[in-house]
Amino acid sequence: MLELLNNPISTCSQKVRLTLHEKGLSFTDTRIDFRAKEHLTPEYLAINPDGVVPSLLHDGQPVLDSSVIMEYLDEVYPDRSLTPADPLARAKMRKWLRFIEEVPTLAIRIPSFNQVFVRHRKDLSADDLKKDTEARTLRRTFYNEMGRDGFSDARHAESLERLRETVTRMDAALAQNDWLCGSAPTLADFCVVPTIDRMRDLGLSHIWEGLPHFARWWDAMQQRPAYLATYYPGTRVSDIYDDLKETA
Ligand SMILES: N[C@@H](CCC(=O)N[C@@H](CS)C(=O)NCC(=O)O)C(=O)O
Repeated sequence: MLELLNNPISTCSQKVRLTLHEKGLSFTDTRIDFRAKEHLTPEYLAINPDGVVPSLLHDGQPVLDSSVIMEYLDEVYPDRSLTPADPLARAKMRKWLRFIEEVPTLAIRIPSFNQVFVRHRKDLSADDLKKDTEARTLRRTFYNEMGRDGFSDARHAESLERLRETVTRMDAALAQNDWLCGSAPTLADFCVVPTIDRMRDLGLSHIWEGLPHFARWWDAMQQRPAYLATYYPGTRVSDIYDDLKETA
């Protein structure tokens, strides 16, 4: 039995939901409420000491970290494989996965927090702000840097540059093939989707203007049943925060 502890709007959770749906796997969808800090309770930290979602429970055994979970699912359920058979192609896919984790997945957090999540810290007293930061097991430095006003303009600009670099590299790969690693979608395609969807949600789709191969890939991705199942109502920041409805 598969149970996914996740959050509707979490991009890391979306990577795993995309994989589960694309592979046609049924799972128990257990939602973790960030505002209620359910990801920081002792019970949740016993499953995932990093205090982040998603966590997969496979017959009660935790499997952690979104990209690791994606690879695990593809190994344990080899039907409808999302990993190339050839070792060299597999290495190329893993390089994409590494790049996606190290570059766009980190970069998208800066506009996400600046435009959306930092608002929940604005009215905290100095004491509560400190407590909120201290509770973030692995993220204290990140939350400290954000403070109550968000990340600096320089950090924001650098993040947008990294997102631009991502879609530019994708466009070059997609000029050669329909999908990032060849003629069929792989884990790499699904791993980057939540960043792209969040960019659009934040009003940042201008970053991929003039990239035709990327645009074709994005159109095709949005028509996949797995994409439609992953993004149910309430999964986007613009579904939740009224001031973002205009930008998305
Ligand atoms: N490397 C981890 C990162 C997970 C992660 O950062 N999750 C975010 C949501 S996308 C989270 O739980 N954040 C909670 C917080 O900031 O307190 C993974 O890919 O699973």
